[in-house]
Amino acid sequence: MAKAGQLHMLYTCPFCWKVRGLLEYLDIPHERIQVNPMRIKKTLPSAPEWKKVPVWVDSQQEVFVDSTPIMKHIDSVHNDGELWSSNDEERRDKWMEWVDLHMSKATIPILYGSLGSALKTTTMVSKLENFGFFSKRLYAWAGFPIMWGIIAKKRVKKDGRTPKKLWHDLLSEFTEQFGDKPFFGGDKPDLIDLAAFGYVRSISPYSQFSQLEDHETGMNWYRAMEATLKV
Ligand SMILES: N[C@@H](CCC(=O)N[C@@H](CS)C(=O)NCC(=O)O)C(=O)O
Repeated sequence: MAKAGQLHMLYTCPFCWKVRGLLEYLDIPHERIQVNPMRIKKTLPSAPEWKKVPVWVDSQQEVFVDSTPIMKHIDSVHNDGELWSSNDEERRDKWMEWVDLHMSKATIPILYGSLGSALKTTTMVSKLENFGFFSKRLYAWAGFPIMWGIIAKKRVKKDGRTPKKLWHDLLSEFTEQFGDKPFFGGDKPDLIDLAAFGYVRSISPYSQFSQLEDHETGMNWYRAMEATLKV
């Protein structure tokens, strides 16, 4: 089957997991191009204007950037916009913003918030990403003091909660919006579910995911989301 487009991505990037989940949910044939993290700025088709992943290039070679707009675009072209359509647009917009604001900020604390977890995460990232021979080693060693010492510590301190508590609060707040339905979108997931799922799923390759696994309602939703993917 002809490919609908190319997803330029990093394996460990939460924003890329959002788009990947949507493509899997809609079962859209596509090519994944795992960029070299050290060469993003040089190799992305959207550079120099946009130097972040994910980038989506459709079959007409048109370039789309920024994960949430990419998701809306793919849903509108390949799914008649069904996942984004809603009879309560105020609720939809509010919660898409909430997911993008709060869940996106919570991945770094859980992955890099302590010295031990930061070391484990950077070692894993250096294996999962498409680094060159030297940059792989450099990242594994130089990455963790930067991510832990400079970025994560500040975020954890500012929030005041442990990264685990932060995630449990986020999962509770999110799933409380479902009423008695299994998904934010009701009986079926919508684009908000898929965005939130992308952030949570980006933690799944790491051992720290177990800290989320004892949130019962959150995991019921997460497993139900997994079961909807066509992979
Ligand atoms: N708002 C963007 C954020 C994307 C983003 O920050 N991606 C990171 C990787 S997780 C990136 O490419 N960083 C490279 C850079 O900022 O130079 C989205 O949702 O797509």
